[in-house]
Amino acid sequence: MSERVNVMFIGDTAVGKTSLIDYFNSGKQDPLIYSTTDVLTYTINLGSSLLNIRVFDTPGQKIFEPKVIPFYPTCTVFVFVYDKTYRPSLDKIDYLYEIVNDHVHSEACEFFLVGNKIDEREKEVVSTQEGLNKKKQLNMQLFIETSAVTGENIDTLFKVITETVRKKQEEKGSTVFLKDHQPEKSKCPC
Ligand SMILES: Nc1nc2c(ncn2[C@@H]2O[C@H](COP(=O)(O)OP(=O)(O)OP(=O)(O)O)[C@@H](O)[C@H]2O)c(=O)[nH]1
Ligand SMILES: [Mg+2]
Repeated sequence: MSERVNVMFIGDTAVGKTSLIDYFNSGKQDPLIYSTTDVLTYTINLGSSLLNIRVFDTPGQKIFEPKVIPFYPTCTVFVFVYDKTYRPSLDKIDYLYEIVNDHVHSEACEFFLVGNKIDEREKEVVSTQEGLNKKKQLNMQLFIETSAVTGENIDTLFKVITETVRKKQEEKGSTVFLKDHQPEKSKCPC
C-alpha cells in the first residue's frame, strides 16, 4: 500500500514553473528522486514509513485549463508562481486562486506564492512589497522570491513544501508503508 500527497505548481505561461521544478530535481543526487516530463515524484522518510510527494507541473496557457482543473481536488499544496518581470502574471494569480478555490476544500489546503526571476533585477516590474501584499490579500501561507537561473531560494521553497506535507501527514496520523521505492510512471495531469 502506498500513499501520496500531490503538490501543484500553477501560474501563467512562461513564469518559470517547469524551470523551478527542473532546477530542484537536477540538483539532487538522491536515487529516490526522479522525474517524468510533467510529474516529479520524490519520497520522504517519516521515520518508520515513507511518503511519496508528487509535484504536478501544469502548463499555464488557458487552453489547457479544462485538462488541469480536474486534478485540483487531488492536490493539497498549491504553489502559485508569477514572473517579477511580467505584471500580468501577478494579476493572473487572483483568477487562478479563485478557480482553485472553487474546486478544493481550501481549509484543507496550503497556498504558497512565488515571485520568480529575481535574477532579472533590471527588468523587475513587480516589487517584493507587492508580492507580500498579494500573499496577505489571499491569505496564503508563504511568500518567497526565487530564481531558476541562479537557484536562489529553490531549496528553501521545496524544504517548506516538504515540511508542510510532512506536518499535514503527521496531523492526519496515518503513516503508510510503501512496498518498494521503484520509480513510478506518473502521467501528466494535463
Ligand atoms: N531569467 C530567468 N529566466 C527564467 C527563470 N525561470 C524560468 N526562466 C525562463 O523563462 C522561460 C519560461 O520558463 P518555463 O519554466 O518554461 O515556464 P513555465 O511556467 O513552465 O511555462 P508553461 O509551461 O508554458 O506554463 C524560459 O525561457 C526559462 O528559461 C528565472 O528564474 N530567471
Ligand atoms: Mg512549463
